[in-house]
Parts: sequence; structure tokens; C-alpha cells
Amino acid sequence: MNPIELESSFDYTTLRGEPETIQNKFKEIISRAPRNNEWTSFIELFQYQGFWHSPSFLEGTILAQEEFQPHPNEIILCSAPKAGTTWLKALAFSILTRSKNTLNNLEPNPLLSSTPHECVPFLEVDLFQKKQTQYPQIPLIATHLPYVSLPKSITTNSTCRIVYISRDPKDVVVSMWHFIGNIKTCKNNEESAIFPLERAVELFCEGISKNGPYWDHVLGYWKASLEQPDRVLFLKYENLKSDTKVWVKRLAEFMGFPFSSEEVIEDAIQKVVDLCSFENLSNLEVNKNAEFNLFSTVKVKNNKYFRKGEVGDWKTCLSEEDRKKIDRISEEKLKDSGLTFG
Ligand code: PAP
Repeated sequence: MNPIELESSFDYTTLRGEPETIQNKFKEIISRAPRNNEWTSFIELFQYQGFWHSPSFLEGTILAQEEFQPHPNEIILCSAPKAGTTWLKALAFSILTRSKNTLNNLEPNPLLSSTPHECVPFLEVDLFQKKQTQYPQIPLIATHLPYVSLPKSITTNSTCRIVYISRDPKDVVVSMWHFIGNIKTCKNNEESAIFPLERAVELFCEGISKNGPYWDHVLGYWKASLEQPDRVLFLKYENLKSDTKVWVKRLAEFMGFPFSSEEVIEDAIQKVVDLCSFENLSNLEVNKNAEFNLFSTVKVKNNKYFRKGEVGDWKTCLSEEDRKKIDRISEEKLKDSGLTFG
């Protein structure tokens, strides 16, 4: 792809810095970056600061690195793609916006009519686009950026908090393969022939996947959470699945919006859990049939973010060889870190 021909959907007119300088920086980076288009033939991945990005996300990343100024109370929801972003967005949004009335359906709840991705914008996608974010007054932003690439305004001298969600890489690669390959069932060999799962696993293990290498992404935030436990909360998708109430309570405390004793008596935590459950969200009309504009040129069907929502779905489609391969990398990469998956 010729970078000059990239059609930008970002709004350079509102920047503090010089638009041309930033655009030139982006073009310069993208013209020199290693690239790979095996996951999808229409979106190439470009390597930047050790991680792989699609061009639009990369342009937004450079804009965010130059321009983003977090609000002191901002909460940044971080994840590698397919690790639980949609769920975390829903939970954090409903924790922040909860009221007796919304939780008891006496007032409209935005999560019932908007997909979680419309409720919480992406730093490197939505903030610098021409479109308006839907709830600008709510101090929540999400990002797929690795810790090293977060704007310095977030990582240095800032009071904003970071919540990270990780997931077993075997489930991440399977989820990503379904999402990107647009393949309906992993047992259907005919469809998987479009882009074989085995090749997806190979690329993923080489570190070539959106925002990969996955293990480095996780480790960046894991280390940050050990160094600054008051600023960085590290969650696991699997724990959230098995002990949802416990972790939602912990998440609310970390975010500075703990459940009051009155709310606990009224079972508000369970109501947040139920509202954001896979079963509830995936059956809402908005998440079943609507679509949203990821970029001005790219529409995504909301139901693509709700596939199975299970722990261990990899067992239905990964070969024993691929399972061993991923587990071996996890063992090597996480050695001495104190972190395990699952
Ligand atoms: P994104 O990074 O592209 O936004 P993300 O939300 O991280 O995607 O990942 C989607 C996965 O989360 C899907 O997993 P699966 O393919 O293994 O099924 C999706 O089903 C799952 N998911 C979405 N919402 C929920 C939820 N409320 N509870 C549990 N899992 C969920």
C-alpha cells in the first residue's frame, strides 16, 4: 500500500501541534515499517515500537502520542484485541454510570441501546476522528496499545488509572481468527480454507497479530501492575468468568466508585454483572442486528464482538500440536514473571 494514498478519517483541524508535522511523521513511519498482510489481504499490519498495528490504528496512535491529554480522573481500559475488551468496556461503563433507577430499569440504560464500543471510545480510533464520541462526559477511554506505546501523558506524571484485561492466548488466537477471518465455524474445513487456523497460530506465535506479540503486550502491563499496583489493575478474563461478582466489586473499588453498603444489600453488584453478561448483551437488538462505524470507511457488525464468550473454546478447534506450541511459548515468555494464564 502506498501510504500517500491512505484515506484518513482523522480530524487534524483541532490539533494543538502542527498537522503537517504529525502527518509527515506518520507517513515516514509507515514508509519504513516492516509490514505483513497475511491475516487479511485488505488490511496490512505495520510494525511500530515492536508491535503490529493496522494503518488507521497506527495513525491514531501517533496522534494520541503527540496530542492526548488525559483528564486527571480518566480511567484507561487496556487490552490486546480479543482478550475481553467489549466485556470490560460494558462493566466499567455500567459501574461508572450506575444508579438505582438504571439498574432497576426505571430509566433507560445506554448499554441496552448502544454497543459497549459506542459507550467507551478507543483512544487510537475515536478521539481524533471527525465523529463525536457519544458520552464525552464519562472519563473512560479504551486502547489496544501496548504499555510502551501509551502516550507519555498517561504513563508519566499522571494520576489516571489503568485497567488491563488478559486472556489465555489459545482463546485469543481462536477468537481473533474467527473475527478477522470472518469464518463462521472452526469445524467447517471449507470455510477455514480461506485462512487456515494453523497459519493464524503460526503468525500469532511469531508475534505477528494485531497489537502482537501478544505475550509482550500482556507482560508490559503485568510489570506495570507490579510496579504501580495503585495505578494499574491487572485482570484475567478467566477469573472474571469464574468469580464475576468478586472481580466486579474489586474493579469498582479500583476505579474509585465502590459499591456502598446500601447497594450491596440491594444486590447492585449482581445487577451490573447480569447487565453485562454475555447472555444479556449478546441478545440485545443493538448487539444482534446493528453495526457501527469503526472508521468512516469501515463498518463492523456488532454481533461480531459476541461469538461464544467462553473459557477454553480453543479445545474445539486447536490441534494438540498447536496447543503445545502456544503453551511452550507462554512458559518461556512468562518464566520468572509470576504470571500464569488461565
Ligand atoms: P475487541 O478487542 O475486538 O473489542 P474483545 O471484546 O476483546 O474484542 O473480544 C471478543 C471476545 O470477547 C469474544 O470471545 P470469543 O470469540 O471467544 O467468543 C466475545 O464472545 C467475548 N465477549 C464479548 N462480550 C462478552 C461478555 N459480556 N462476557 C464474556 N465474553 C464476552
